[in-house]
Amino acid sequence: SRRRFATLAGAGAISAALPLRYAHAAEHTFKIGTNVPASHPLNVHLTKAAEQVKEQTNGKFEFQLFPNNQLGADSDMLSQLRSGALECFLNSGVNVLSTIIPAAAISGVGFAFKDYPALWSAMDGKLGAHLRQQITRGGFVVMDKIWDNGFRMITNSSKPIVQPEDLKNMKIRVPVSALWLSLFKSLGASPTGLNFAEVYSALQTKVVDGQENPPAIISAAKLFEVQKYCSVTNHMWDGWWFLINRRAWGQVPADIQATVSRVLNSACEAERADVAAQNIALQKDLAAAGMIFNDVNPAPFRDALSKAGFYKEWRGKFGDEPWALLEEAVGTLA
Ligand code: X2X
Repeated sequence: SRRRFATLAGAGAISAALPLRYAHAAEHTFKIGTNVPASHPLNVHLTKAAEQVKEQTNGKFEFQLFPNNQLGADSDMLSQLRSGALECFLNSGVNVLSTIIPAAAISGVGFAFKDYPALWSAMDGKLGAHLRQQITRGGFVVMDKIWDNGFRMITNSSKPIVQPEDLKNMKIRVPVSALWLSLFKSLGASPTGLNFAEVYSALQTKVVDGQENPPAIISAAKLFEVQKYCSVTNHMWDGWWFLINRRAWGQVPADIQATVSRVLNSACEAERADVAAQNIALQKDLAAAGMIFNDVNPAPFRDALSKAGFYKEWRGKFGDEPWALLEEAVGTLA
């Protein structure tokens, strides 16, 4: 605006600190909220993407990243995204997003994906397209590629989890999600739904005994300070969809939308590579920091879920067609 221009022109000290390459203020400024610390690869690659977008749009489009629940916990960020107070939020269809779009949670079914090749072919293929359709119908814009969080492992402060019986009555934190609660109830545990923002203190004050997340998060959020054991259950995979408020996105010209999408989707590929590498490499670092790791045979856990009726129940909830799409990607789940 003219007024802003006049102010800057009269304030030499301030204008000297502005990036000189962009003669004008950004026309579109989108805030991004995430729930993990700045050091996590999610935020590292979002930061790089933000720089690239600014450069490639000649300063017209700017992202401002707010990591680590700075804007509020997941539930708050989801409300802000819906109202438009927040333009972008990273969340999976299995996490708080599932509280308003239950059908988007199907990728979180226990012990569905056996490895990364199976996972990416599904999430970049038909299953992912189905999930994005659910999210779009729920009123959001969603980028094509889902950012990797990882295969999840159970940590706790009292003992290694080797078989399902070890989870009996264990107070364990899970994200705020019906599917997640059901998974751990079916395994005999006593789960509580909490936003990630509350996890460290809930573990520290022993409101819960355990939680489940991949090594990149256990490390970035320093959960190893308040957890002793890490059991490599790989009981489910999770990632983050890049969600955008529909009205805000609609105000961005098509050519800029195309640049933003292209940059984000390629940054996401780089993030996936980093996360997968960290989730292996960090196990050694976490062990050096005092965590005790144990391998887990998933078969008895899957049997326990079957016996508890978990697969039958969720097949009924999601419906035969989406379930068939999941089974097409991962094999029979019963
Ligand atoms: O809340 C969690 O545990 C986290 C950070 O892994 C997710 O966003 C699912």
